[in-house]
Amino acid sequence: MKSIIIGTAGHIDHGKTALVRALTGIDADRLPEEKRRGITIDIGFADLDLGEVQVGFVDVPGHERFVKNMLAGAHGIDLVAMVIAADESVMPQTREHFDICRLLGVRKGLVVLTKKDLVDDELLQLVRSETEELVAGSFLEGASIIAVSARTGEGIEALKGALRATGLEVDVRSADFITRLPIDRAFTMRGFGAVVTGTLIAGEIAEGDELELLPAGTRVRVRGVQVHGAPVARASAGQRTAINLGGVEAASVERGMILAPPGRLRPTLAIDVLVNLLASAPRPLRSRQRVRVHIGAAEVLARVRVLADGGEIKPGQSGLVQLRTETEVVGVLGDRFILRSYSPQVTIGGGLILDPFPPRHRARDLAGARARLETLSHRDRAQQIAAFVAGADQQGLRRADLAARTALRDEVLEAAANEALAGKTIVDAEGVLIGRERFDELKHLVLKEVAAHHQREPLLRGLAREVLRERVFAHAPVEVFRSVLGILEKEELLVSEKEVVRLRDHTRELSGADSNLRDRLEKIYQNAGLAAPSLKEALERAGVTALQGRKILQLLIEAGVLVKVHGEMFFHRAVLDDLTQKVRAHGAQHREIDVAAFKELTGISRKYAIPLLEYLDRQRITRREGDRRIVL
Ligand SMILES: Nc1nc2c(ncn2[C@@H]2O[C@H](COP(=O)(O)OP(=O)(O)OP(=O)(O)O)[C@@H](O)[C@H]2O)c(=O)[nH]1
Ligand SMILES: [Mg+2]
Repeated sequence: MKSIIIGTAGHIDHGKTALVRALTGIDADRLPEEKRRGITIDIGFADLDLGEVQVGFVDVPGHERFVKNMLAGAHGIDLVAMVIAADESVMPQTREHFDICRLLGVRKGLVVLTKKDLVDDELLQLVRSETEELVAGSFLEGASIIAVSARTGEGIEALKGALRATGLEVDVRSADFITRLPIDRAFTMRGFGAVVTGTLIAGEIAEGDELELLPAGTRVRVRGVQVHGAPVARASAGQRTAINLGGVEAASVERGMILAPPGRLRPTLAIDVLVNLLASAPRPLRSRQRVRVHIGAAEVLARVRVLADGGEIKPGQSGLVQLRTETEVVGVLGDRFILRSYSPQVTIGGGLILDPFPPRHRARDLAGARARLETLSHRDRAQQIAAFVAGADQQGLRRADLAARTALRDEVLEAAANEALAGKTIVDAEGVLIGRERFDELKHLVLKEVAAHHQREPLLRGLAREVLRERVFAHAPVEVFRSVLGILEKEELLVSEKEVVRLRDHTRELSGADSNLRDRLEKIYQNAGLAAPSLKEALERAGVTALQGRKILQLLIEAGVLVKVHGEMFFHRAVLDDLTQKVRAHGAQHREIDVAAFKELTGISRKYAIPLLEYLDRQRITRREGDRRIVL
C-alpha cells in the first residue's frame, strides 16, 4: 500500500474545503474563526482510503493574506489538486498557488473544476480552455481536468478514480535520506503533553525513537505516533503524522521547526541557492534586498547577495544567490524553497538549496564559487561530494559535515564518498576528506619548507614537526597534517622522526673545518673523563663560537658520542660506560653504594657525583633508597 500526500491549491472560495469534505466526509476547517467566516485560515487535514493508495489531504487557504500558511503545508505534497471554480475561472491565487507548486517541484497533479452545478456547458468549456492555457508547458500539461459539484456529488467518484490513478504514478519517496519531519503544528493534549504534526518527508518515526528538535537542538523522545488519527507503531515517508513528544514543552515547539535523528542536521544562517524569479516578479532580485524565505514549514527573513554574473536576477530568469537568514534555519542540498517579497507580501520566486554551509565567497573568486555551485546543482552525488569538499579548502570535511549538508543516510553517503574517492579528485586524510589539489599542494609545501630548513641549517637533523605544522598546516586539521607526512614517508621523500622531520636524502656532511672541530670537541670531553668541563669551557678550549659549537655539539649528542647528564653537563659516552662498569663491580661486592663510596670510587667532587648518580638511577643501574643506592 502506498501513502501519498495530496494538497489542494487555488483561489479563495473556489471550493477546496468543500471538495475535501465531499471526498472524505471530513471538514478540514477546524478553527472556530474559520467556521464563523466561512473561509480557511490555516492548513487543515483529512484522509481517504483509495484502496491501493492511502491519501493524506492538506487543505490550504486561498486567501492572499494566508499564502504564508499555505506554504507550511504545500512543501511536502506529492500531488496537487488544483481547484478552479467553474463560475470564476482562473484568479490571482490560482496563479500564485500554481507558481508555488511549480517552484516547489511538485511533479504530479490534476485540475478540479468545482461548482459545476452553477454553470452551463458552454461556460465550463471556456474555463477548461483557460485552464489548459494556464498549465501549458508545466507539470500539469495533459493532466486530467475533472469537473465536479460538491453540492450534488456529480463527478466525485470519477475524481476519486483519477486521484487513485495519479497517486499510483507518484514516485515512491527515496529511501536514501535520514528521517525528517518539518513541523506544521504544535499543541498540548491533555494527559499527553506536547504533540506535533507534519508531513514525514523522509525516513521513519517509531515509538521510542530519540530525535532532535531543530534548530533549537533539543533532544526529544517519541512517546507515540499517529497516522490519520489512529495510533501506529511506526510512520513512514509520505504520511501525515502526529507525534507525541517527551522531553519538551509544547510551548517551546513551533511551526517551522524540524525533527530529525540526533546530531545529523545543523542549523545555518547562510545558504547558497539557485533562484528562479517568476516572470511576474515586480522587479529584479538584487543584493541587499530583504526577502521572506519559506523552507519546509519554516519562514525566515533573509538578505540577498547575488552571486550570478551581472549582479541581479531578472524576472523570468534564474541565477545563483546567497541568502543570509536573520534567524537559524535548517535545510539541505536539494531542498526547495519559496521566496516572497518583504512588503507587499507576494511570491516572487523560489528555488533549490545548493550549499547550506557556504564558504566565504571573496569577490575575486566568485567564478570559482559559481562553478562549484553549478556542480552541486547536478544530481551526481559523487561530484556533489567532491564539490562540497573542494569548497572546504584545506579544512576538508568529515563524514558528519557531509551528512549535515545532504541528509543522506550513512551507507548512501559512504557509497557516494567512495565513488568520489575513486575518481581521485578528493583524498581521505585519516577521515577528513580534502580536495586532491589542496592535498598535493600541502605535500609540495612540506617538501619546500623542509628543504629550505636544511639549506639554512645543514648541520641540524631536520625541522621540528610542530614548527612545520604551524607554518604549513595553520588552516588544516591535524588528520591532514599526519596524512600528508605519512604519504611523503611512504613515497620515501621524507623521514619523520619523533619530533623532527627531514628530507630522506638529507645527510649532514661536515666540511673539513667542521669535522676538525668535531674531533677537537670530542677529544676535550674524552680527556676530561668524569671531570667534564662546562659547555662554555669546552667551546672556549676548542676555540669556536657558541653558535657554531652548539651545532657540532648537537651532532655529537645525536650520534650518541656525548651524553647530556644534567643541564649543560655533558660526558663522553666511553667515560660513562667505564663508570657504569666500575659501579657494577662495586655492586657485585657491596650490593649498594652511597655518595661517599661513590666519590671514593670515582675520585670526583660532589658537584659531579650527585648528577652522575641521578643519571645512573635513570639508566636503572642504581636505585635510590633513602641515602643509599642499591646497585641493580
Ligand atoms: N454551488 C456550489 N457551491 C459550492 C461548491 N463547492 C463549494 N461551494 C461553496 O463555495 C463556498 C466556498 O467553499 P470553500 O470550500 O469554503 O472554498 P475554499 O476554496 O475552501 O475557500 P478558502 O479555503 O477560504 O480559500 C462555500 O459557500 C461552499 O458551499 C459546489 O460544488 N457547488
Ligand atoms: Mg477552504
